Amino acid sequence: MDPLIITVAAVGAELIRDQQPALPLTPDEIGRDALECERAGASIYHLHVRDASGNPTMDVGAFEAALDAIRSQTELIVQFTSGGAVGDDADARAAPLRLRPEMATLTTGSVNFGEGVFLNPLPLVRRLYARMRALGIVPEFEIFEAGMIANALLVTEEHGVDHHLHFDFVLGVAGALPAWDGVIDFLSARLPPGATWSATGIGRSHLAVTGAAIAKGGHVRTGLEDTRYFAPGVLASSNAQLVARVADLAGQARRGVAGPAEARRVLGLTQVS
Ligand code: KMH
Ligand code: ZN
Repeated sequence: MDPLIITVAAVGAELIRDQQPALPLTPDEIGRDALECERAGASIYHLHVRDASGNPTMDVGAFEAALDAIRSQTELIVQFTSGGAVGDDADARAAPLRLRPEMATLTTGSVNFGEGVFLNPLPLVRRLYARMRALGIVPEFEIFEAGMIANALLVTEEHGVDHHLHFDFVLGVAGALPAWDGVIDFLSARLPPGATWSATGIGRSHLAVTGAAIAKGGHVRTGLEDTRYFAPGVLASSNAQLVARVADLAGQARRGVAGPAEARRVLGLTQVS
């Protein structure tokens, strides 16, 4: 098995400080948080940013400030969201890509998301994908529903596959695919040879999905975007606490944890700035 790549989804677009006091919001807070997460075992920082009021934004300047804060203190792979918050339009979602993060997320289908709809029609998926590839950005396909794997393969084949394929199974979003027994096996069996995957359980399913991904040779995403709790009724004290628990579970399963350089090797990241 490859060493375990731990992604930390540290900020998200939905949680607010009142619900989770440890949520990093400003570039300074994000930089400090990233350093702690790297020390705890993370190799990828999945990035959303907030405006001065703490609201989610796709403002390019806000992404740039956070990217600089992370890059100046860590070796982490920075992975921008291209999903933003439910309702963000296509231009806003594409804009930060011009900063050329090494990775960006790409959700390859529309899906209910709580009471809203996270809209990803194929023309938008194609547009975001083409923009990422033109800029040398490696996408991570966010799989909230099984059919999104087929869409990801369709779009990559149309374009001509010229990069490593990496998928993230996001299980347990209200309105989308739950973390049912057997789901990880079902999804991972549908990936092409050589592809890699990670998994995250949203909310209550978080720990069970983490354990299954480690055992089955996948990688793991954790962080306050995905679970604000460390245990039932106990808020996480930081993103780093969640990362450290994943690293500890990997150690118990006798699986090494990848540093950023190893993660770049596994994911075929070769971007030169
Ligand atoms: N906030 C969700 C609507 C991503 O980062 O690519 C979308 C999301 C996925 O978080
Ligand atoms: Zn996200």
